[in-house]
Amino acid sequence: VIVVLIVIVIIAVVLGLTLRQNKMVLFQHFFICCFCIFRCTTDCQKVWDAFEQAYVNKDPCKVAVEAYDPLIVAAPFKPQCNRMIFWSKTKDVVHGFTEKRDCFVTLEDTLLGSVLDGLTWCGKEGSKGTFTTGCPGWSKCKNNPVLSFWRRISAAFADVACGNVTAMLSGSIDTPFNSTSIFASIEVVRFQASRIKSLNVVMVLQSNCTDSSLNNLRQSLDTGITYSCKDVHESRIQECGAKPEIACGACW
Ligand code: C8R
Repeated sequence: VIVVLIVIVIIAVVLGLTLRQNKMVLFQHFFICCFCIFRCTTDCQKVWDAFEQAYVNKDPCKVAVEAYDPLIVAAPFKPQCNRMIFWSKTKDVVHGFTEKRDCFVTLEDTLLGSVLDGLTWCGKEGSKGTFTTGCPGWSKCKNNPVLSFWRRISAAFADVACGNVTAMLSGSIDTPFNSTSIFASIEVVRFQASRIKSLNVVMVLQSNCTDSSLNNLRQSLDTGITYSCKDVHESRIQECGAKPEIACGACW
């Protein structure tokens, strides 16, 4: 029994060290596999190469938003009119709902968003590697590979928004429409009246459609896009998530 235990411990240690060394390779394989499963027709290696060139061999505090331009070309976003939902500080509520009902599409339901949601990555000057630990935190620098990625793909997602667009905002924070958020500073400013009919705000967590920050949202909108805001109680969102017989348009 002791010998078997020792062998198991040795195997575990060796395996652990190998996995650690190969973490970057695993990251690449995970990424490529996810892409292939998500969309069989995508040339996954091409997408990976476009992704990697954004941050590999670079100072992880000097990755510009534009570094991901080739990635957007390699994996472009498709417009999904009347179904696109944006959010700010309400990620869990939005996804709690979209996981249950097929009414709306978030950025995390797209190819790039789904594969990279929740992950951290960076490169290093003088290295060909992708690192998943030791990457700079957001407080250290703004031009880091992860934040630049979200900023770039949020812009690309907003660029293709069309029809009636929904945004879920939080009424429980001081400024539901915060000018420093990605939603305010990157997405809303790209909404074009030629493509978008209306922006319908769904205010959750607390009623707050009367908050003054929403005046800034109305003012930021391209002329021609109509605006509406509805305070929606969490119980209604849960009810709608649980009852497929309620039509998407009747949820709120
Ligand atoms: N969007 C932005 N950031 C996203 C994201 C996403 O879809 N998905 C993740 N995981 N993140 P916030 P915000 C990460 O402050 O700034 C799009 C990023 O690390 O609550 O207004 C989406 O389309 C990012 O820094 O909201 C949505 O409409 C934080 O979460 C807005 O932008 C941002 O979370 C949300 O961005």
